[in-house]
Amino acid sequence: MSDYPEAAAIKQAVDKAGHIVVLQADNPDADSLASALALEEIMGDWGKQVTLYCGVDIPAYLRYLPGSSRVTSELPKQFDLSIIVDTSSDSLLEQLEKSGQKGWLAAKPCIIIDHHATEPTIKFASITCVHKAVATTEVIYELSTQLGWQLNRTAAEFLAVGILSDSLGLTSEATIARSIHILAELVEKGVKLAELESARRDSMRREPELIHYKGRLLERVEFHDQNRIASVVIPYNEIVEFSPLYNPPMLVLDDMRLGKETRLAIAFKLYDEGKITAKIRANYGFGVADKLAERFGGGGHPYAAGFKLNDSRDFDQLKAECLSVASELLSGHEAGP
Ligand SMILES: [Mn+2]
Repeated sequence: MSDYPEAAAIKQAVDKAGHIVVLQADNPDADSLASALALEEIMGDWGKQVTLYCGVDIPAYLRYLPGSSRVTSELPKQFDLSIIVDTSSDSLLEQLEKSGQKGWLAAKPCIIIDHHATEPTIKFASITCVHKAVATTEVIYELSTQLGWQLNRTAAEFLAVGILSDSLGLTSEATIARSIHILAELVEKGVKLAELESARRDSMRREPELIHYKGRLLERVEFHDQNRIASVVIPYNEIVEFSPLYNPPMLVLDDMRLGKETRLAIAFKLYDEGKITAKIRANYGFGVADKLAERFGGGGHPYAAGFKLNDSRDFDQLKAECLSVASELLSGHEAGP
């Protein structure tokens, strides 16, 4: 068991606060979401008001985690304490910076709970709880144990989800013996790993015809600019046929980004009457999606953006133009967070 020197200060700050905001960075993942939801469970049990914030939408693949819909991109006007989970990097709070809300955090007590080894670049935090662990939920478990915080079954499940996800099922290099011990302790508390895995898999289930359709879409993916950009085009008849079941681009955008050199994926939808939409996703380190979308009158976030055109322009020409702007933006963008 770990003995965190800042635990007493964390207890004091949390005990004093009535309304606590738990923040995830602009690249939410299962660990950050599970950390936020676990803290909400733990502190909710004490009667605290807890608001969950994330500057970007929680990705669809994480929405099976109960409570994920409570995550909002609006920082409340009033709160007593903020807790930033799963990041110590200032650059990952770009959305707060953009909306001018980062100052609100700096003006109130702020705790960072994280497991990343890098030196924290968030300078306004009053307490830093950053320790070597496979997941942030592992750090939260240690903290809870040390401070005697009760973990209800749901909280324990969230902690297990974070550990399993960030450790790739306890196989990643960062997995330490303690991570495995903690998972065992969570199982002792009643967590059923098979149940967690089944819930995760159920969230990926689709109508059987969508599985065939996904295959057709994947076959049509084109790679451009030395595989750096992947694109796919969805014609109107497919929008009509499949949209009621699932938004076609979302079936393949994540797979399109798995190409070895691929940095950007674009899915175009061609409606009748000349309407064209594009969904853009960028891989981590190549956040140019918003800039690309802006060039065509759209917008969004660095890693997820889109645009919509209604001026009946020639699609082939638009596609060529979009790919060329994308190449240009990628070339001008140095890899980095
Ligand atoms: Mn993590």
